[in-house]
Amino acid sequence: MSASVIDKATRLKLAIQKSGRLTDHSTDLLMRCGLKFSRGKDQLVGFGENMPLDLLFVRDDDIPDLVEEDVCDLGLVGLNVIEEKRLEMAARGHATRFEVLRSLDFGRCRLSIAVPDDAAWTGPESLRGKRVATTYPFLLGNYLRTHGIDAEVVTLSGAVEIAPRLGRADAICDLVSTGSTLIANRLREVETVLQSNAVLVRTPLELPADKMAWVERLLMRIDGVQQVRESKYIMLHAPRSALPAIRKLLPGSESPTIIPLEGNPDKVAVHAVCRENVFWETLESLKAAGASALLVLPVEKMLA
Ligand code: PRT
Ligand code: ZN
Repeated sequence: MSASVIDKATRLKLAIQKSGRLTDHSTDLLMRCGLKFSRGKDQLVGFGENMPLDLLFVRDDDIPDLVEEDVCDLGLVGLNVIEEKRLEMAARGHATRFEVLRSLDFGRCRLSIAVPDDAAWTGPESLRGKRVATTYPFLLGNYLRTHGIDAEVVTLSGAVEIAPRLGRADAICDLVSTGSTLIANRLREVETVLQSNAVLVRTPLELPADKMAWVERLLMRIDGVQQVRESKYIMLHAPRSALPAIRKLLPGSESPTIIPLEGNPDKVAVHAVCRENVFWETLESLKAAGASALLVLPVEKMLA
């Protein structure tokens, strides 16, 4: 094994999903943060070539334990997995101590209750005395307790959506993103138990100063990457008199740069970073307000 993996004192270790919905987004985020890495022969480790940071590719369910037990300093995983682990540990009388450092803009989904299309639903009380299938027994148990509902939690390891058709459950509690799996299985989403997305978590243990400095740098870069994803740089010409109306129309921009135009005292150039996507409708409104020569450019990097 390479020295970089063993060198636990100075190199950060970050656990990410080996193969699944979060894998490409996770590696893409890290590469946008400037990380170059090479995969080891076993494909389990990614060696950071330009940062003291190595990746461990594992099943997402293993990430909370790896971070909690300080095998890895950081982990990138769904909030659903983290919250389920937190409740599971609490049920065993242990408090989890990992800290969520950042909420990330991918892996969005919700843990929801769904019932067969033709089943009646008047609220959580409709679950009273019913069997609810899930792979998230602790989050579901917590939801039922919060609503004072006595229902049977049927814990499955997968294929939750077919449980009602097989007669194994009356309702399900599962992750939903587009909702098409529910529709295909003639189920109806009725309640959200948890909104989720990927999060970056860290070990509860104090990190040495040089490692912590790299965590801080990584966080700053992640913030930069997340900020620019939707950001656009917009340039336009406008009559001075139209400036108040135009500033109102620029989505999510703070203070635009106003530049006088040579030989045209009544007109200015406006440059602004818009922290929201700029849609055609916005451009049309800007034009109607008097703007011309409109140009919208993607933003590559940003550091506040
Ligand atoms: O092998 P490993 O254990 O690592 O992976 P896994 O199979 O447990 O997880 P994976 O890759 O399916 O999901 C990883 C994480 O992605 C989850 O923990 C969530 O945080 C997030 N995520 C986002 C989702 C979904 N969206 C999602 N739609 N995870 C699962 N689904 C499944 C859901 O369970 C259901 O079967 O997709 C189906 C519903 O999708 P829609 O689009 O039809 O609603
Ligand atoms: Zn998993």
